[in-house]
Amino acid sequence: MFDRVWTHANLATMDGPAEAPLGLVEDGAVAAWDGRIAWIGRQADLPGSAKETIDCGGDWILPGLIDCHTHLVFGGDRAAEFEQRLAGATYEEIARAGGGIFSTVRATRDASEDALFAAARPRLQGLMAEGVTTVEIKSGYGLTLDSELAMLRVARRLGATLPVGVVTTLLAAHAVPPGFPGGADAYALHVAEDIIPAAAGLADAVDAFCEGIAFSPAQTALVFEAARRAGLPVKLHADQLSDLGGAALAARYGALSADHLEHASATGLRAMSEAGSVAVLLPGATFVLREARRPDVAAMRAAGLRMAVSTDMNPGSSPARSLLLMLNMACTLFRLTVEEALMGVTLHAAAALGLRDRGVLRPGLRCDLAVFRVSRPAELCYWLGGNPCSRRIVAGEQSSP
Ligand code: DI6
Ligand code: FE
Repeated sequence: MFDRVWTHANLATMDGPAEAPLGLVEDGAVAAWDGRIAWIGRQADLPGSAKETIDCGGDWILPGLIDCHTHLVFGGDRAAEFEQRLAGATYEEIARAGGGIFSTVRATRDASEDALFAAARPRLQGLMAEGVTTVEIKSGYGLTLDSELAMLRVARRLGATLPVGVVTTLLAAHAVPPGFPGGADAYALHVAEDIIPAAAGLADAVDAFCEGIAFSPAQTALVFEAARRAGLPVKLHADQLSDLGGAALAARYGALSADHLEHASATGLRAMSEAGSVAVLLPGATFVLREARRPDVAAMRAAGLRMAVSTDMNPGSSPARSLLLMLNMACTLFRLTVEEALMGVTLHAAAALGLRDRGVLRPGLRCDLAVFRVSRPAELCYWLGGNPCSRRIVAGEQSSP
């Protein structure tokens, strides 16, 4: 006896062998009991009965999609900077002139937690409508102890009030607050000694921006040491605009992931693979910043590195509100295969968050499903725009965003 069973579906379990990793099952069914997948396979083999049966009418079922890198809690927007960039200013010039991340920091500090929540909610609901069932949300636009904690509380509240899994990441080391006494060194120390210990109950991981306009590898290492003391795993915005050795640094700390990686060296990528870190690819940022340099996907494949794909949803470098669009851009811009792109928003995205209970359709795991009215999985990568998601299921419960 199951709680619920979804029938007349085709399945992409993401649990296949290396030569057919999507694990396709035609004429399949999925059964849930107590929030978990209780059975999965060909419908003809379905055992037992269910309290409720949902006929999927030939739709495709995938693991609920996972957006593993977002900054979707923030105040204001940066549409005016978008216009400045169209007129010729670069992202780094705007940042150095006190705009960029800092303009969002001002707007975020000025907003109440209720206002941040109200602004973030529809952004998250847009992702959910596309079949996203788990999302990571970073802080990083407060840059003071109180405002970083406020951002994390808003992220947690989104997860508590909407049917979606939320994983929070402390990104207090996102930028050096203007006028901070002692500059980047002193602020990195403040993050390490004060903010990380205070955030330990609100954050699931710690991230940093290792870049010329942000933190050096040594300052990043200080932050990572503090994360280790607090028992929190780390992630890194690495080698996005230049190669500071961020990939190798992340590997040295056993990071869950290193993200962006446009300028990462093959050596750094191999170190990540050996450490079991996931490479998170963010084509929205490459596209919006018109970065000529692409992540070295060939070197990632050669190193056996797992690749995830995410929106990086943020008000500056990647105002991307669609994970499905990122699937297309990962294929079109970075030349990922359809299989790689789809694994990148399911099982490898789960790995980038350290989550072992989702990302794959397998008995015993959380019953998070995304159901799509498509003829084949490649259609999910093929369209730019449109939303074929017909149902989403979170921990065995049907849910609308
Ligand atoms: N890299 C990014 O792409 C975002 N943060 C980061 O470190 C951009 C954040 C922003 O521009 O607001
Ligand atoms: Fe980011």
